[in-house]
Amino acid sequence: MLKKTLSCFFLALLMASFFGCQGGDQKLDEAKEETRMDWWRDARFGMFIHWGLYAIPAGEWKGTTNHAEWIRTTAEIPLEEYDQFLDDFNPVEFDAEAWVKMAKDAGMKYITITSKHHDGFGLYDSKTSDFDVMATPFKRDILKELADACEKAGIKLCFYHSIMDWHHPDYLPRRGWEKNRSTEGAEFPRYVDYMKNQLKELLTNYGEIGVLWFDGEWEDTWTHEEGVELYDYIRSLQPNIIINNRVDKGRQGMQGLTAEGNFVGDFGTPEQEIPDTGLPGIDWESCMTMNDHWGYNKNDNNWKSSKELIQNLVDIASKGGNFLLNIGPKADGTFPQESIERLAAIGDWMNVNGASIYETEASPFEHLVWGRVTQKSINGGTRLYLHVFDWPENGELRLGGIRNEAIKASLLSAASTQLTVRRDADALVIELPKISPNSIDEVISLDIKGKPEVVLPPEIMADEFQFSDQLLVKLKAKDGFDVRYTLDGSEPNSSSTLYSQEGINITKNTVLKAKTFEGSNAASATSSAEFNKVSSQKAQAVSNLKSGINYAYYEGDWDQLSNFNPLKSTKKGTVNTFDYSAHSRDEYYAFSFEGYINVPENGAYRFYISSDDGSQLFINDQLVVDNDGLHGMVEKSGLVGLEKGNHKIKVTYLQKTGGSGLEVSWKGPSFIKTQIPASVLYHQ
Ligand code: H79
Repeated sequence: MLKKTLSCFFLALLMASFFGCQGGDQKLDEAKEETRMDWWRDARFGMFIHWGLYAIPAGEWKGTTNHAEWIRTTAEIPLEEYDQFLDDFNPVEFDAEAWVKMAKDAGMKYITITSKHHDGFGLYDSKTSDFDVMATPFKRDILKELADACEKAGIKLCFYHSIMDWHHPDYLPRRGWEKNRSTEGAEFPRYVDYMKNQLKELLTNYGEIGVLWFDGEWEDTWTHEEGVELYDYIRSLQPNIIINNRVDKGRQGMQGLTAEGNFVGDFGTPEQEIPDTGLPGIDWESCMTMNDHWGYNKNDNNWKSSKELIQNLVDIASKGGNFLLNIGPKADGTFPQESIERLAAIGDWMNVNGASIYETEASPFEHLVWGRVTQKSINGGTRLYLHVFDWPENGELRLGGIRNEAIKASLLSAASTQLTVRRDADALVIELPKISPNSIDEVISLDIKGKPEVVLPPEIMADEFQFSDQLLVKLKAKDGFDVRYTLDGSEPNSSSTLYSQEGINITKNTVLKAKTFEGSNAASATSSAEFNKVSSQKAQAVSNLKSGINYAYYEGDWDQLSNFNPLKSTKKGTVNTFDYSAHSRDEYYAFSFEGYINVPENGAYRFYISSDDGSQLFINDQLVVDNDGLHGMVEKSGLVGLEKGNHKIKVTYLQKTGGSGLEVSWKGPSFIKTQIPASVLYHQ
């Protein structure tokens, strides 16, 4: 991550000057680093392409339809059977120039295509492998054709290359279900050499590559040291290339950002999600599908609307990130019609509004109710792009908490129409046409003098938004300003209650509104939050409880606990806490824990389960935490009001394949989050 590289650089510089060695060279490198990222930061929008042999089954296998690029593993297809797709891969409709044109017309500046996905199949002519496009009837180097088309169109070509490889004999580990693929003689270092040779081909024969986008780095065979070495190796072949954080081991789950520590990688990779706020000083790119699969799935009709996709792009740009939007081409070489239509709609919007996306920076505002903001420096000031998702009914757009003087405002779609801007207390108010010219996102271009000076609304700090007896809420505003608030939903004014450091005690359903003041003048927009009182469940009248909880252990193959209906448990017993070590095999099993939890006082309790794979938690037979499904270690939580005394608790947990884990925690009115201790767990 850039921030870390920078601090490492300062440390290196410090040490270099201390020891009298070449700090100057270091500095030169760092200056290069800044320019290396420039095109990518300016671009904001790229196309992801997931294409390979998996396009042939198109997500369907023996009656199951929820597969895509993972099909070899999710449908457990033996290697020899999967290899037969080679004979059927003949995308005669493939037209590299047509693909590149669709990306360019949509306003995308780069294309990131799977040179190799987890299945190990190469979309290009690899001398190091027989499992590539040259082994198919098509026999055309798809990446070469794309490289030429991209070069002509001025689009940057980038490669997605999987570290995990389910095909290469030296890659380890094997999938848990692969009973007939021996690991005898397999040597992981030889696989790493193979992958490096492939990458050398990709970085030698296809011109200048924009980004190398690694994935499949999470298995234990891939190490931090190998990640660092690979990063350096790639940069030695193309010094200006940009490399994502999945080359190393620092990625934090699907949220994709790099953990604290000395990890390499130039940008974070949130997958199918957008961070809540911008991340100052950190480069990131959210990748997302248009429906629910990356590779082509002919049965998946869950398409996001063009509106949602455009607003995602804007949301991401307003937080300083890039958007990598996926296409899963069909086996004949064409894009799905639904994708073509959405690209065209995005292109129509970008044609008019592209200036509000490219070369912009993150918003100086947070959480605006009507939309998003991006910004750009102009001569003598700043151009703010106000992206209006929800057009104000009274025709007035209020930009709260801004201290700068306005120069002028207009619709980006009609630069000649000047809009009236006036100051109203903390806000600049822009008079808009009665009806929005564009219901997806009409952009207002507002020029202001100087750099934006924004007083953010007070931050509302509460442990929870639901409570059972009472809740302490604190407010935080810019130093030197007052905060005034109301508890009845009305707009705070200069005579509203002045906030004091002790906080606000909330005892009933409340809408809290808070605003920053400078003397009697409003200085920020208003923040608001709703707090709800939850009723508490009565304790259960049970006696003769004994320490520990009961468990039942099951064996079988489930994807979901919600439809988990095991025939019989293979083992039963009592354990102190949610301890699942009694499993007799490492995969394909489930647990159910049942007992009572002793709650120390009346109040709202939050329960958390972190598990790999799925889990659910029930209190008094009511589902409180739903962490169901197949996934890596993921935490979910839920809140419930409980009276002092004993309550029924049940936790179910399922492990299909790969890693496992289960942790159950809680947080109460007078204690912080902790793992549920054995001292409060009982059974009858
Ligand atoms: O190429 C597409 C998918 O095939 C691929 N990434 C996108 C861009 C993908 N691979 N795996 N997954 C998606 C889901 C895998 C999730 C997990 Fe993990 C891997 C769960 C546990 C290991 C990531 C790392 C989340 C937690 C740790």
